[in-house]
Amino acid sequence: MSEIRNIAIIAHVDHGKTTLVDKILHQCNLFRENQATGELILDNNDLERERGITILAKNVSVQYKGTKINIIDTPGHADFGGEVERVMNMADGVILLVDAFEGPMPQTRFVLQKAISAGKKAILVINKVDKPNCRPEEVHDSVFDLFFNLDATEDQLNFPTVYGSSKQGWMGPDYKTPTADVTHLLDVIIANIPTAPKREGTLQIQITSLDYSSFIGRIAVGRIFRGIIKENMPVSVVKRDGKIQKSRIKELFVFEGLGKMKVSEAETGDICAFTGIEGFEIGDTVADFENPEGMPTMHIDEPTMSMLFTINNSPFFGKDGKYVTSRHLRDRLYKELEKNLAMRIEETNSPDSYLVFGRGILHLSVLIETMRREGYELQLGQPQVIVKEIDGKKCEPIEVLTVDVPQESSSKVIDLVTQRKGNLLIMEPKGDLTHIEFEIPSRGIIGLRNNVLTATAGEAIMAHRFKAYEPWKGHIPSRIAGVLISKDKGAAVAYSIDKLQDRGKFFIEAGEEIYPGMIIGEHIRPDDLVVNICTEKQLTNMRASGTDDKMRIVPKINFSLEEAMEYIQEDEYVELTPKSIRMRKTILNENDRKRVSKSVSA
Ligand SMILES: Nc1nc2c(ncn2[C@@H]2O[C@H](COP(=O)(O)OP(=O)(O)OP(=O)(O)O)[C@@H](O)[C@H]2O)c(=O)[nH]1
Ligand SMILES: [Mg+2]
Repeated sequence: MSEIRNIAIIAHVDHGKTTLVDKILHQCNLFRENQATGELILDNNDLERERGITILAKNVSVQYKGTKINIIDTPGHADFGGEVERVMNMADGVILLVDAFEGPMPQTRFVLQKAISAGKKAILVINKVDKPNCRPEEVHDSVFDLFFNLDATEDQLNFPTVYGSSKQGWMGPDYKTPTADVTHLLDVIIANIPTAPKREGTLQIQITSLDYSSFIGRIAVGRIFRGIIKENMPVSVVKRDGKIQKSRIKELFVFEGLGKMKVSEAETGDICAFTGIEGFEIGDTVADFENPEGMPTMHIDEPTMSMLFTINNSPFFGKDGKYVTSRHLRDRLYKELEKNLAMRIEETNSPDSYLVFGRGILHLSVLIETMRREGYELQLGQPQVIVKEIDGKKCEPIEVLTVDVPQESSSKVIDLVTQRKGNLLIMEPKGDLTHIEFEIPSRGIIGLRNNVLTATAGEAIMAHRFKAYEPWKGHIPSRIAGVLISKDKGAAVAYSIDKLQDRGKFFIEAGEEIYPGMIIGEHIRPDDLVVNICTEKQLTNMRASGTDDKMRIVPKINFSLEEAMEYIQEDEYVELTPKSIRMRKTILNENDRKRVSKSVSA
């Protein structure tokens, strides 16, 4: 049997992990010459492709110089950090990828810290050296400092460094001299990452992640820590709580190239996937039938945020969705629990509403966007961070936030962040930009991105990462502006929008159908304003007929799903259908709203 190397690729979001894995696959000749390989083949679900981000970790495997290399591509976005930590358990070493311009970012620090404390050996890849303003040497030094600050051992500090450009498809010892391909990196992996140890004895595999197939359902994935696994083998499953469940492996696979290959047995050190275990959970150990020994339990991420999911009860419900009832919503959410590891559901006292807990805005929005595409209609409440009581004190999640921004905009960013209880930690030059670091409550980050991008004409690069729970930081001012609310039901009229342009900015355009209580724009003042924009100009007014040509309506503001999720306040919903994203007041009727707000303030 050949030697095996198991390696995970870890990095901050967008530093080029998936591009690199694609190039490695390519190098090892997995693609026939005529196969189109334009897009990232690994990011294979629709949302991953559209957004250009990896959402789920993926296993691939290549053969190089007689060695099998299992590679785990991981997601870089902070919401999926728990996934990275977990799948790193399957590897003996990591490739830490760092962008040659950006250098170490919050998620670089987070994943490296996990790798170091798990005792993994790392290879540093400084990627994107083709970028014109890159600074590979400085970046190398700052990564070294990072290793040092994270208490790396002497051996870990001795990491090899490889430079290159995933995009151009080369990796070499020197950034000034491009090579022809990525073989240099593969050689460095073989030379530096320990061979997967072959442990003899009875079977032990800890289920570390899962694959999902619409035919077979859930497929367990894990690394064979000890022994041999065979198809149809009777096994015992040691649950997290120590209970033992008798079971049997059905089909067994190992990873090969981009896919899985069915095998009759797999040996210690390899990563495999299997079916047959009913109702398994992440962290369960699959072990010997007679003498099962569990492995130490694995840390699983707790959710940090919750949102109310409720059926669509706006006047426009059911217009373009296929699935609109509470039964549909409930079934879909519970089905998601089977594969979405960091998600939780809590019932509310209404059968129409569920509290869904997740790891952040992106984690939840991926689910919501998927549901929309499947034909669901639903409404969402304002995202809430999870508050905990620690030693009798109310505590909330605090994050480290970094913003890289042109120097002239830095003071605006600092203003915005400090208004939301952010503390400035570091401010230093980074290439042509200014690098600023803050500590800020997660609450303060919700909605911040829109404001920062507006204040910096879209030039700021923001990233944040959970740090710890700390005592509640007090009131944070929410959205500063009030909203424009529609009074009527009907189609919006250009003439009416035009007349109200000095009152704010619109989220809708002429001809769009609106309903009473729908949020149609942002008010220039802090209070909400109910307006009528469905009235046509009086045709009898002949004198004004010429003025239509002079009408200049500012284009409407289009919100993405995440922007809408971050925009709404406590008394508002985002309404989602396969075709539209609308925002509305929870209470549509103006008089009812007034009554409720009076009784709240009383
Ligand atoms: N200039 C340049 N761009 C690169 C290089 N490698 C990747 N990119 C680009 O960077 C972007 C992100 O690349 P991905 O490979 O998707 O990054 P990732 O690390 O997998 O991102 P996540 O999975 O979302 O964390 C894409 O637009 C790539 O084309 C490189 O070496 N040079
Ligand atoms: Mg990726």
